[in-house]
Amino acid sequence: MLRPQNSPTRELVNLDGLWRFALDDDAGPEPWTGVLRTDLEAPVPASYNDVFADDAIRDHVGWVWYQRTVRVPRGWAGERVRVRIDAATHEGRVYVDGSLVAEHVGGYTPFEADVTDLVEPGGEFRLTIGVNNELTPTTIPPGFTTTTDDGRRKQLYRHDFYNYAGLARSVWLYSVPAVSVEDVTVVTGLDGTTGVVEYEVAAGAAVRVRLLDAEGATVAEREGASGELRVPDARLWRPGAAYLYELVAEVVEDGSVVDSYSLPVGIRTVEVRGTELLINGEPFYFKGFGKHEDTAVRGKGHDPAYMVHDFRLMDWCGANSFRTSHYPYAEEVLDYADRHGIVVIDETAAVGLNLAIGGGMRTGAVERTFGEDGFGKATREAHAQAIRELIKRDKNHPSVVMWCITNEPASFEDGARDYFAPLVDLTRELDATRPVTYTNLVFATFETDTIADLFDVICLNRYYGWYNDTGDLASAEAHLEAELRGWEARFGKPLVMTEYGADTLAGLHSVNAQLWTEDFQSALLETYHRVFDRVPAVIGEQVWNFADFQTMAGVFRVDGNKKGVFTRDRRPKAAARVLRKRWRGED
Ligand code: BDP
Repeated sequence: MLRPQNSPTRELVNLDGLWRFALDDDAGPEPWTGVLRTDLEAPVPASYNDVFADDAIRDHVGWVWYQRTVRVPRGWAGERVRVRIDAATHEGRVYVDGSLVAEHVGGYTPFEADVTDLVEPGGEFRLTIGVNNELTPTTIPPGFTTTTDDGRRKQLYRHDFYNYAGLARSVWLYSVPAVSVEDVTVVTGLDGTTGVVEYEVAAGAAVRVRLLDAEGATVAEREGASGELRVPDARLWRPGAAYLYELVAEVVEDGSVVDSYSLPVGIRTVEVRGTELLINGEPFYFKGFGKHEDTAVRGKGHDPAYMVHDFRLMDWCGANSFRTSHYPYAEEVLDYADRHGIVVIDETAAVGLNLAIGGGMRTGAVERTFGEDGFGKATREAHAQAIRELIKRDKNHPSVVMWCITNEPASFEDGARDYFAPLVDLTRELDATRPVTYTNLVFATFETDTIADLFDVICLNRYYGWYNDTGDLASAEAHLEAELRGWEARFGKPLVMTEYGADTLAGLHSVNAQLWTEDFQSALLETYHRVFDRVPAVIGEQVWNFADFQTMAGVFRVDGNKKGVFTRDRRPKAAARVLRKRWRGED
């Protein structure tokens, strides 16, 4: 799905700012039919939960309403007009004046509506967006709702991050010509030193494409909706040294260009061979973090200042990669990664498909996760849709080197293989060029896991020294090594440690590395690093987590998860310097 953009034939209006806002109960029936009567104004983009200092809003379950007035630029006569919502978490309904124009389920991927017939160039319309935060057994991520004795509805879920909701990313109004570029797909390859860009453009008329280098010089061009562009002596997109070409796709009618769309293109290859992952034929070692979109007040609201700061802090540590745990991130984040050569493991929001885990706490209880009593066909269809939408949105990003289709499912249980095999097939059908992975939870060992062989790379989340062998790093070291060697021997596939870490209270120290101290977090990371360096199949380490983040309330969480190497306001704990030393060789 193409991101809206300004181009010689397209215009884009950003609709961010303060919108009228009300909870469903306060909004009156059919709130889209008139002006929303409310004193509340909600910032967009931002999750609404922490903005208002009101428990009724923070803990609300169900619909909320956002509304604003929008003016259509008067020069848009004859153009198609679309509204695009970058994310409505988890379900969105969009109304233009009294008419429903779009509905979408899935909180972290965009959707849009063509509103041409309902609006007038130069005129105004009322844009109302309903957003529902409810998670059910058939949403991705799943969750469920209970009712308290006094009649309040409560949201429960098995993932360890707060269920922030609302319009956390931008909303846009944009114009496209009547005949336009509807989609572009590029796949890049290498033939010796020649870069090969296979492209496919979906458009209603004749297409021509040009590939420009970073200076704007045309290096290849061609006519036709699909084909191959060849770039002799291509400059490659490399981790840490991004180079981007620009593909300009033009739709031509009666000899004139009626639409033009540009896409950054990084020429690079990704391939798994034996226990290695190769980028441009060279083994790549992941150094970085599992992250969250999470900051104070904004919740999951996209914020360019935090985004740039986070990237700079990752760079300060020497990180070359991160995982979009546990959902697709704002597209601005991937664009930045494309421009700066940061490698991304791109994950769906399929987290919590595991009835043996309570939020933030391991119960280990064996329940039946998959099948009609747990997560069955309907969940799998929602999961398939989440994969389709992720790939549709992110397929052209050179930074994305791997799809992660789920986090910590109950892959040791009966039913897991039947559930996942079709989803792995679907992912490969949609994109034959990128490896597919999942992150494995410790309950599914190399002996009991039933799905690892379906994937190209095995990602492991491990908490030896924390949840297991608590505080005992000598045992943790031995158990971790034995386990990694077991995975290596049984599967012979690359292993990435996508989570390892310890909850750490910034400022707490002790000479003997007690739990929760900065000293313990540093010692735990160093323990893991020694092991990684001894096991050849390990091709990466991503610490859990980049920064402290908010979770649902629980006895295992003190104002959220404290496994950050940085605090929630991005101050380094001692472990940040351990990483900087290891990854950058600098103090
Ligand atoms: C893993 C989850 C992650 C949690 C982490 C933890 O993938 O979301 O935050 O454990 O417990 O199981 O800190």
